[in-house]
Amino acid sequence: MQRSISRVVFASSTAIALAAASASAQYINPTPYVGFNASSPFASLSFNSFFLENFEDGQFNTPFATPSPGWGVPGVSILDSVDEDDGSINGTGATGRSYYSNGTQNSLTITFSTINGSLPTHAGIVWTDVGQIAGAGGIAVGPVLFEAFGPGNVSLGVIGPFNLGDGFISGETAEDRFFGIVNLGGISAIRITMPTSTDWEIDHVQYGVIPAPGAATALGLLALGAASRRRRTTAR
Ligand SMILES: [Ca+2]
Ligand SMILES: [Ca+2]
Ligand SMILES: [Ca+2]
Ligand SMILES: [Ca+2]
Repeated sequence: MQRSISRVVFASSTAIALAAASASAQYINPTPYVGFNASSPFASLSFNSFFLENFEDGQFNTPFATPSPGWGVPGVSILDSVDEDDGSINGTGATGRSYYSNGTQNSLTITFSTINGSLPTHAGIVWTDVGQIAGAGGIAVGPVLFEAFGPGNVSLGVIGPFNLGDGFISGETAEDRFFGIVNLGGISAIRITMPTSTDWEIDHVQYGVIPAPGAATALGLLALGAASRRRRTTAR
């Protein structure tokens, strides 16, 4: 009896913590993406700090973000970048660069540290390709899940699975999809997962801070249009 009571108390306090952490969280379901200004729902917002990693310099090296181990930027033969990174939005990303699961990873977790004292309030990532799918011998189409975490690494929930991919593995870009999260309480990490593949790519990791009171408006992802200036750092 005592044990069951304490279990109930534990469950309800966990539920309260989850509700508090996710009260302001808003996921952005996958949307087509060909370039930052053309496609990112964050492009029109006014951030205090903002970073975009496009992998064109061959490294994941924007500050305040640490990827989980095992991923890398391929040399030349396995590339599926966001369309704009080769200098032209033309339906191919085959001569840009991307971040690859290396045949070993079915998820990528990016952990954020504080930027001038605040965790990011906005974070996004672009899924760009999948090759081999485990099991049925399928290729180039598979399920993708996205999860974000608030302060203390409390999950803000999972969206998906979304069945992504165009059936091709040659840098085509019509299949590319942005996933995002807005959480005014802060984002400690994001995770993208393909449960049935270790042969897939992402690009355009993007994150930044909009402090209150601007953040309250930004939650709707609209408004804020021409307002103040935006500082953006791009690693190239
Ligand atoms: Ca292109
Ligand atoms: Ca790229
Ligand atoms: Ca692609
Ligand atoms: Ca593809």
